[in-house]
Amino acid sequence: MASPPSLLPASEPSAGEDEESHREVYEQLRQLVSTYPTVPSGLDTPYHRHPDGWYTFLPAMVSVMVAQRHFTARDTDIIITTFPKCGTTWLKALLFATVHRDGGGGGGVEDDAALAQLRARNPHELVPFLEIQVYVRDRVPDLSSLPAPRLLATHIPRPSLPASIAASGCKVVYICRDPKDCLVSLWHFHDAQRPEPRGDVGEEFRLFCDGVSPVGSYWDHVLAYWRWHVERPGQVLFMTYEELSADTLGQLRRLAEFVGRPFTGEERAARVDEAIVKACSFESLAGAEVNRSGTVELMEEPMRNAEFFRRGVVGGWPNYLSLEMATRIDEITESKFKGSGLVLPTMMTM
Ligand code: PAP
Repeated sequence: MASPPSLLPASEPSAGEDEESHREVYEQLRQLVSTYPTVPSGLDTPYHRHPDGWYTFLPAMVSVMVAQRHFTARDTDIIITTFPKCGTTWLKALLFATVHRDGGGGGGVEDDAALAQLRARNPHELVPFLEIQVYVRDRVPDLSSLPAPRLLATHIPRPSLPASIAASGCKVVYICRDPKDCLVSLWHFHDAQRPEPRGDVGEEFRLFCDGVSPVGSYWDHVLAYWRWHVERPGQVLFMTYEELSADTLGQLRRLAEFVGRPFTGEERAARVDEAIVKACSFESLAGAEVNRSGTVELMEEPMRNAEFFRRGVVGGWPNYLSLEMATRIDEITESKFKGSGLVLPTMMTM
């Protein structure tokens, strides 16, 4: 199988692209966003508040707005949507391997071309984020000629998602995670980017509980996608990191069915699905040379691939959060999710 075409914009604009007008699109939005109210983020730069009610850093917010205006979804697209640190990297790997699998031709599953790609490239390169990798560098890339299915990802909250995604009827896969583990993961991720780690989770905890985190409130993010899933189950698949950990093979098969690429009896007999689970496991991905020493460009900055692989376990939060903190998070979760039908598998109080 040939390598799937890259959805990332080339570093130089291709002929015919209107470089000047693209820069203008970004410049106007930068000016607009600079008028939005800000709140401290706990990092070097503050968050800006989007009119739809969520927060993020200025360059990313501009990119979200460019995506809103310029991304045209197709019914064959598959879009992963997540709140950060809920299992994005893992789901990207599983989805990429599922959609692009070729079973290794005559050579057996070990020769599968998609699995070879996963050994050589970080999942974020294979399934890029709209607002962090595609609509960046003052570019409005033309994605129209890319063959189906285009695999993309985003952290954009549901109210600000480019309208064409819902309208196209394309498949959307959402993954969420126990907010306590999500918070701990986010805190480590942010600390890794600071010259001096904070060493204490207190500030991140307070911001998280106030709904001030990279794309706003965890609870609003999850609920909005949950409600969309309830309304349109054929379009929006809702998964949890905990279910994926408990039964990765079962969840992978569910994912494959949902995106219209179910594993055939022959493939199951050849253990193609099991090979994907193994290749996408924390150990396999974290151990790959590209993820140990490589980088991926996010928001125009190189980020070490290793930052996306910390522990990869369910329920690691008691090592970092006090019982009071955990109780507070569970109380918020309970009150926010009440009546929605959504119950996360690891809540202490429900
Ligand atoms: P992102 O939203 O910034 O892309 P995301 O991939 O959602 O990040 O979150 C990273 C978390 O997923 C890390 O969790 P931890 O901090 O609690 O350890 C990371 O270890 C975990 N992770 C990454 N890949 C895998 C995997 N293959 N299996 C299980 N967990 C994984």
